[in-house]
Amino acid sequence: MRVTEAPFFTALVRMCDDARREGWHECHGGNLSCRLGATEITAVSEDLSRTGDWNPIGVRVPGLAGDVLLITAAGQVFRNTARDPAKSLGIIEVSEDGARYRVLWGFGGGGRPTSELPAHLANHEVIKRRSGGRLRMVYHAHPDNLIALSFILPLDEVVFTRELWEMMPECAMIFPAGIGIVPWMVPGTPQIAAATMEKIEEFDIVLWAQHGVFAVGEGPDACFGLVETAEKAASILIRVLSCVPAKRQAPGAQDLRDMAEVFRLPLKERFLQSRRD
Ligand code: 2HA
Ligand code: ZN
Repeated sequence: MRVTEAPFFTALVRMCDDARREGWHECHGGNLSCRLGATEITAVSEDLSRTGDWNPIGVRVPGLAGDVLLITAAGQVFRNTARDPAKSLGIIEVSEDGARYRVLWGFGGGGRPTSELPAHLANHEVIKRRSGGRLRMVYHAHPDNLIALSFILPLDEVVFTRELWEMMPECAMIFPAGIGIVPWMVPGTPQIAAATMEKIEEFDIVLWAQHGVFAVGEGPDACFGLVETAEKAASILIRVLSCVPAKRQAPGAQDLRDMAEVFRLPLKERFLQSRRD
């Protein structure tokens, strides 16, 4: 099968297109990657070339030795993904020592993987271990309202998590572990990769202050849905704060505990404590 016909590929192209329509991917902002399963790789093996040069990743990811990932290209314009998928995306293989990668397919016209490659691979290594292989997708986007909140709220995971959970019940269901926060850092560096890795041990979604979000999930639907839910909650909070200086009412800690019991959500008590209660 050709890569462009494979279901894992068309699903990712659709996600790129949906996400840029949401306004989360101005110009070439944001990037995503998916670790492929053995069956997916076999299905497209006729279309993969294993003769490319090995390049340094910038971080060491021995936990991904031999793994194959579909990933967005550096400088790719999200608007063009659906029109020119073989230029916008590529498939890479990680070397046996986990320090290098080579291109097996795509990045047409001499392109290369996203500038956030170190952050993507470092975080794939964490989620592969922490989920026993179930989590295969890493997604970085620039959603307006979450970014705006990082200028307004204190950069405190308890405050952010609680504010978003209060906005609608869906939030605690979709990110019961809460939201992690990484302070502003230079994008594309091993330092932002390392800071994010620490947070991805605990959270499925991490806010990069004044920059965007980093989310992980089983696949495109889970990752997109996670960012969509957090961003919707942030947009409601921005509307509320635009109308009144403080909320008149909101669900309390006990309301969230009651919901956690009904839906068996592993909400952490530290996110339920606040001066309001
Ligand atoms: O341009 O979003 O963080 C891609 C990015 C870098
Ligand atoms: Zn970014």
